[in-house]
Amino acid sequence: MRIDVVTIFPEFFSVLDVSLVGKARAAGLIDIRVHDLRDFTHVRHRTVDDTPTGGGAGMVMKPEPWGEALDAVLEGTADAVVVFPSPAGELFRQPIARELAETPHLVFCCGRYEGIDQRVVEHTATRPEVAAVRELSLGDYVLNGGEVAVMAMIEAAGRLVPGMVGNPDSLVEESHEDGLLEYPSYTKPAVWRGLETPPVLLSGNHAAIAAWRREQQLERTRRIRPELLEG
Ligand code: 6GU
Repeated sequence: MRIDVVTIFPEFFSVLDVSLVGKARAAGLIDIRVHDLRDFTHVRHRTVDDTPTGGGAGMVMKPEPWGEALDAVLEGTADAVVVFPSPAGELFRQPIARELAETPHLVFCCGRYEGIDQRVVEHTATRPEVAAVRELSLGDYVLNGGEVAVMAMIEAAGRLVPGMVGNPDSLVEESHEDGLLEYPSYTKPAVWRGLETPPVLLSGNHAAIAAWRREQQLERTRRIRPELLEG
């Protein structure tokens, strides 16, 4: 899988050298390339933003550097999925992480300020190298830019790339894979600071353990995220 990231803060992505994503990268499973948007400007001070047309607060990212950055990143490629992280986008959930994990080429365009001129999104969708354009939001809160959101998306999708996680079973039994929250986990010792491990987990009765875990998933989901059961 190839991943390109375009950002005005390339140094943000140095954390991708560590952890599971770092190992996958070192092993050649993922090829991540980070690009500085300012390298695609031709003006003094490498300016990438301007005032919003129609008025209003803040600044908007100019289309020209984005156009040139995408010209460069997409050159010679095919079937790229281009992601624009945005609090105004579709909610990024586990099924979307799975879809991104199956994409051979992902391009993340990190906006700052009040966002990117909308014509960049529109134009990107018309490019022959592009299979799909997606505007994706991490959740209902506002970040200063797409960088942190993209880091989360790369980790969520990257860990689903075959070969990336040591034990593939651990991918099946986690929160959100079956639309429910995960059951609580315990390890040894059986009693810690006076607190007991639920006895069923020590029973050796695998059917009873599976039933208890399912009930815990349902109880937790009803209590904390009831909308997951309705949706
Ligand atoms: Cl993807 N971007 C920004 N700037 N804020 C967000 C977000 C994305 N998702 C939630 N808040």
